[in-house]
Amino acid sequence: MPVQIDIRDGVAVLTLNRPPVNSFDLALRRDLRAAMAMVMTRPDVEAVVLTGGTRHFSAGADIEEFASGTRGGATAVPTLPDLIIDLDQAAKPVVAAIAGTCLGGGLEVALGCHYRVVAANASLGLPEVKLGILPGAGGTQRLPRAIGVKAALDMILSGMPVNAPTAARLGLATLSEGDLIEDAVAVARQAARDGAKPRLSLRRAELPTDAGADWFQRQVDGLKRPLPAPLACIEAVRAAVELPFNQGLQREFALFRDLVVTPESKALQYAFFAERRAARIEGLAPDVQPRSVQRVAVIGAGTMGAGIATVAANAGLEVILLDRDEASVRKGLAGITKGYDAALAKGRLDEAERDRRLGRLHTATDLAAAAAVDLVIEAAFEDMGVKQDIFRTLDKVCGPDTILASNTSTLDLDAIAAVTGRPGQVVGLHFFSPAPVMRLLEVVRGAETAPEVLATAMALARKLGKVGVVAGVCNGFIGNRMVEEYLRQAYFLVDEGVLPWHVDGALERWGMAMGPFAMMDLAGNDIGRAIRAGRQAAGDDRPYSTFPDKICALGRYGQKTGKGYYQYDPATRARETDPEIDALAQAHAKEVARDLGLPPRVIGDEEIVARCLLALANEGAALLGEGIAQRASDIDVVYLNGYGFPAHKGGPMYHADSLGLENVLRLMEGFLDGYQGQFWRPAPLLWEKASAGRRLTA
Ligand code: TC6
Repeated sequence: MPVQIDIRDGVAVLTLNRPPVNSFDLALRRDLRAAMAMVMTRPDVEAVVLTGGTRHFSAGADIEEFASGTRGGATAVPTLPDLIIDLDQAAKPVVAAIAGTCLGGGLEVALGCHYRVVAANASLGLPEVKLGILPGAGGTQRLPRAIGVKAALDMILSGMPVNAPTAARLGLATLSEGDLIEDAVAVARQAARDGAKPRLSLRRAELPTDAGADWFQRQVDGLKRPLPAPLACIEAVRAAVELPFNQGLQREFALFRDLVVTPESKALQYAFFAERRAARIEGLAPDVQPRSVQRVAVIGAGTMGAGIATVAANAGLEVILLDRDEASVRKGLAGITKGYDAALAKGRLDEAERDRRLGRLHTATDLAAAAAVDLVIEAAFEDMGVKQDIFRTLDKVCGPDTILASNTSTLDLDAIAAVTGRPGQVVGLHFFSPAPVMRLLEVVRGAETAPEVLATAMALARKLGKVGVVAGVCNGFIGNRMVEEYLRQAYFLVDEGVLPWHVDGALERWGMAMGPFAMMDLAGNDIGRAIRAGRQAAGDDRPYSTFPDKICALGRYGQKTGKGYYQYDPATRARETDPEIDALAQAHAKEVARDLGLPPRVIGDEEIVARCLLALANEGAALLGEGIAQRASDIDVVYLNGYGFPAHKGGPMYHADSLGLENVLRLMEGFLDGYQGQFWRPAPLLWEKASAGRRLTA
């Protein structure tokens, strides 16, 4: 049964039971309504406790159901708002006993109850804005009444959950000191004795008098991006202050219904499920189980190695950080300690936790120290010879079950695996920099990687708090192989006379977190040059602009040298355009025009965006056709989590689908006759899907 009923001495304990996360679909809504009606009429029940077990009170409305509109979507009766009104109006006191996640509609249900008691592991939030919608089941009306308008809007606009102590401090719930259900039953009994049923719907939502008449307008002005969902969230909370409760509810639900169908919301809902789909490994037999990973060794104590070691220690793993000499490992460890101390100073970590994490970190200078670990992550210099030497040694010193992983970003994993006697135990773990911050982890499946090893690597990604995406072996895997084509177009645009800051500006206005030139300044222009040199050495002789090499020749490697395509304030790292770069770009474009006889032409934002983004989608379709990516949505997950692609646009493949593949082909055909047009031949899969009237992400 979706709702279990247990009567305990006058108190009915209703337990939501819809695995895995108690999301509210129509069946659960109906069942809870029926259960409530039943316990309200039973004379032996004086109060109700509503709970969801130990891990998930509820993850909210069933996203699949309301996104697809199946079974009437969010409007099928009883709607979630109807159900919550039942709770609010119940004749007997209702207490929410909350353990684990209590999100979205789950928190709205809890807000409809008369009391909320939380376990220490509770996490309460309204993340709807991240799905491009608003809390449409009373959340924007009840939360401001529960914790104040400012704190409520903060939670609603950030979508970030609060933990149990914070919920208690905000006045959202009472913290359970012992057994959650026993505590909630005690609160319910007391409320029944007192005849108390405090209803948030009867409270007023008021702004503090010092907020100022234009407070809501200032919230609108302060938005990073005026997307429909945050704008509607502000409007709904304003309704909570300005309208009677029932009218506010109606306004909120009307806004919710408008938002659910916006392109932004569709893209965000797609991204939510894309991320979960990425965790599934195609063709894996159901009986393949990941191995347990408790101890890891990280080879290389540079920025990347130290970052990976931090991530592993944060996740509770025992870590051995290895490098060739004492000075290197000491430097690596000092960097990690400094990072923890900074987190401590910002209040993100307490001293005990910092010490626990540091206690998990050990150092060594001999690879033999990795003998007994479950998994080794090699993050040494990006050179085939160096990596092969390390893998040869690891193969000798490590136990037969140790998994050997490489963090290579471009090298052939199969050639690394081939020097070992255990190619089945070799896998790629491509972290993105800075490793503790970036969510993406490309899990590279070599030709021989055993299914169990791949499953272990994906499980490890989850344990490390990363989004793992399976990729096949090729130069650059998914993300960097595609970004090469994106950058190629960005540089070609400079060849044609567009200034770097204009290219960046066009893409940033469109929604990218950072334009390609700013991105390369962050990654290091010398790194880009080394990657290009590596490709050329491997026989890639396709045309490339000479502009980035000219910039490198000036030692302008980017942020780390204070100058690249921009100049950077040494204190704040704020970027500024640099007249020297404009002059260099103009001179470069003149040279290209003269050498190739290019006619002058003006290139606007629309063409900049189309060329850069379609280059991504076309290369994405190529590697999908080659089987490097498992599915188009995995490619989108890579771009959303590793390259600053705006989530409300869904990712490069979803974006191409949104344009319509026929339109994409038409645009590409237009570019075929232009400068370096040979790059606009559509990938076979793109052609196939467009011709069949299908989508890449279907
Ligand atoms: C809302 O409430 C609006 C209300 C207004 C109405 C008028 N629906 O993430 P996991 C699935 S909007 C449907 O791997 P975790 C998920 O797809 C909602 N399905 O687990 C996956 O399925 P799979 C506001 C859902 O432990 C499985 O559950 N709420 C939902 O790492 C396990 O998920 C949110 O935005 C759902 N609501 O994390 C919360 N939630 O196994 C969204 C999950 O077939 N959910 N599934 O792939 C989350 O943030 C996380 O899932 C979690 C659990 C923290 C609850």
